[in-house]
Amino acid sequence: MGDSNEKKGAASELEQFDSIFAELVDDVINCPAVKGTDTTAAMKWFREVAEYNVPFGKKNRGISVATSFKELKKDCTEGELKRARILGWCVEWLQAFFLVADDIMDASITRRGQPCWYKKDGVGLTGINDSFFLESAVFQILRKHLKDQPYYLSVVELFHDTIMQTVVGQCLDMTTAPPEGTIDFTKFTMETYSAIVKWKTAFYSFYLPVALAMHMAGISDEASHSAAKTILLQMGHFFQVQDDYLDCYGAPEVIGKIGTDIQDNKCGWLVVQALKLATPHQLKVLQDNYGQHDAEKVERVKKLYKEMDISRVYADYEESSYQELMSLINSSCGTLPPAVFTAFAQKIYKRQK
Ligand code: DMA
Ligand code: MG
Ligand code: MG
Ligand code: MG
Repeated sequence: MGDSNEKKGAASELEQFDSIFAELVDDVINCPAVKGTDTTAAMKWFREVAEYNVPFGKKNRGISVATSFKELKKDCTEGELKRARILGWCVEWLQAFFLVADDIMDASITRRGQPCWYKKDGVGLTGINDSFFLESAVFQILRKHLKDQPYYLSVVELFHDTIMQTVVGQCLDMTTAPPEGTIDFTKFTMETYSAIVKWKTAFYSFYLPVALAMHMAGISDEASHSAAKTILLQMGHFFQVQDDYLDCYGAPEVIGKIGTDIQDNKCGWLVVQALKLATPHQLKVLQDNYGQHDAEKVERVKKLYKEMDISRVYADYEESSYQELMSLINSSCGTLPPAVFTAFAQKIYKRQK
């Protein structure tokens, strides 16, 4: 298949995917659990929460449910495809839930090219409750649309496990970053880093979408899920390394967000690499400047990364990890079609946002 055909195919999947969002918002706003005239003000608020926070991402995760399902079940029906897209949207609502809370925790400024939700006038810490709303919405959508499907329970349990896993990851991420002004690089190792990103990113961003498609296609055995997980967790690790790279080197107008990892004292990929390579003098520069909300100090850290050519280290890693990922797909996909994984990898490799 030619490139233009693939692009056309991808675009139309995105259009189909986008076309059902409004219906899902209506379902959540009208869900039976909170029906009544005395909830009108809250439901009006939540419609805005959903419309502001859910639909403006790249939607790679959501779309991957449908594209993976089509790979797993070549002769699928329109009804099945719609259900796959609904599950894809559930991943996007889940992601919105994590991001609204993540931006509060990381003191971020912008997200997807607009102010972070909590930064908007009249929102502030109400954003915490709004993130809980987005989480609850996932289960209302699942019940409304998938209650009678044989995979309903597996899918609900998978969402519950994924939330637990991501919450654990966010805890590792937050507790590894010492409070502002404290310097403690002793835990900033590759081992710590791998644990943080596996739990906070890889499960929900990579294993979840494919696992949902597998359950829909009737593939629920432990061996297949474990094979998929091995590949997808490695892909997720690679993706978060890119996210950390873009936090420092991405253009805000392209990535839609302003980086905060240096000032937030995060155990990110760049600082872990810098610590591995640093001379005693460079270590001192990091100790004096990392983890502080001070633009000059942030610039000093970026200058140090430049002196140390950390972006070269990244480019080498990106290349070698892609090769490793491709060989892992070949060796570990078992009875699953490799295209499920290679298609997902194509979407993220060398991404600019
Ligand atoms: C994101 O990590 C993880 C979750 C669960 C949202 P991050 O803070 O690096 O993400 P971002 O760079 O998008 O704020
Ligand atoms: Mg963040
Ligand atoms: Mg974060
Ligand atoms: Mg980040």
